[in-house]
Amino acid sequence: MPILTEKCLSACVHRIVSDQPVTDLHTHVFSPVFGVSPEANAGLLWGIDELLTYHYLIAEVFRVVPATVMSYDAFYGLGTAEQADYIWEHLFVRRGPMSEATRGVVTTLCRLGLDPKEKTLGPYRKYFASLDADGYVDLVMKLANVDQITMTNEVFDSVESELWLGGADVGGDDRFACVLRIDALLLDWSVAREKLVGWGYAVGGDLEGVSGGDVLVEVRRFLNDWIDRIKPVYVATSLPPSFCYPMVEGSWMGRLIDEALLPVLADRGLAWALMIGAVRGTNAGLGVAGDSLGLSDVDAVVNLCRGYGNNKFMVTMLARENQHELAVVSRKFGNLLPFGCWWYLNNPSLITEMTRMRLELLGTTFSPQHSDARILDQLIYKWDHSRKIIGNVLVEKYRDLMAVGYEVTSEEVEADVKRLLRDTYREFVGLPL
Ligand code: FIX
Ligand code: ZN
Repeated sequence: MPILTEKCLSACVHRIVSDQPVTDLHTHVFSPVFGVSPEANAGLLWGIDELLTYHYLIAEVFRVVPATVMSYDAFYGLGTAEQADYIWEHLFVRRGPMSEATRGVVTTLCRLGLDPKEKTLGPYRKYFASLDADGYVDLVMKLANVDQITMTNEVFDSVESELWLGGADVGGDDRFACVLRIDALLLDWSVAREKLVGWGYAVGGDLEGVSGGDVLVEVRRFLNDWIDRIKPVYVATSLPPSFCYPMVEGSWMGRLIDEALLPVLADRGLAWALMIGAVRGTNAGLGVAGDSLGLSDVDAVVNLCRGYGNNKFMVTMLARENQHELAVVSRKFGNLLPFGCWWYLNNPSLITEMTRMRLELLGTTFSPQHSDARILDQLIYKWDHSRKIIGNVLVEKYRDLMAVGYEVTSEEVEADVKRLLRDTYREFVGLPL
């Protein structure tokens, strides 16, 4: 077993991190059967125009050209290509790519062998026009060294549910895994109830007392039907900073959690992924680019893990200030898997801080990252950037060990990295290693 020396440590660790395939446990990337851009309502978004109209970049271009010059409606009234031209001109031509989202575009273009300093998008569009989406999925997964892309299948989204209910072989692409995303069930019962009634579930009754119990039987049937249909690797919900548990006595959301969701998940052996801290519509004019974050209550996570020892909880929180407490309570509950540097935490300075802290508190018993990619091409930069940071932090930790005479071997590094990028998550949700 080759013992690493100080001289070769960094290069060896970074090679091992680079060579280790990662299971990307949370993305908004879809398999081609969900439709391919530029088709309308396409699930699979790819290519330069989609890459540049990523909502992070839309928010950033409005910092450069204020809405008093180009209104939100005027911008969103443009076609995708025009929006992309506008963003390229203002964020990449008239100034350099300094933010993480702009730098990501540059990384992706360079990794594809393209010149990142074109003045117009024509040359990029020509390149992407020469590709076929399905083959490009394979190319991106190879460049990003991703062995599986985990989708976000929002059951209450009409396009999504109609695809599944229409009998399309939606789950048949083993490059992708499905996740049952159920936000509206917990956060917007009126929307969810209308859909459920339309799908034939008897949930129209009032929610009090016995009839509430009948409704919950139907909610459990709905959950089981969709678990059977899409075979999710876990079930996920994004929750606001105000999320608390236990809820106010008798609250309907609390009953849905206690009497429908968690019993079904325990019975089916599925984890519940709670993504806590998103504040939707902080600036509604920006649309999906208008969300922000808030400080959340880690006690909600503690109470769920303590109260439901037979359930598994994956948790990511959006506020930097929640990270240390989440890592500490993860030491207390083996049914809790903290994961990722989510959204506004997915920046080098914060990924470094969080990964250092998590390694120090949890060893390799956490999942350091997910891409949250919305555009297929983003997998290239999001994993390129994160691998470098995770590698740097690991080098620090192995150097600390070596400093007291501990002999670090490449096998040990390979095993650690495989757990971090793949196996800890896969073991937790029950996927084959
Ligand atoms: O709730 C989520 O899955 C969030 O990741 C998204 O709503 C968010 O827009 C995003 O893509 C962040 O990276
Ligand atoms: Zn997401």
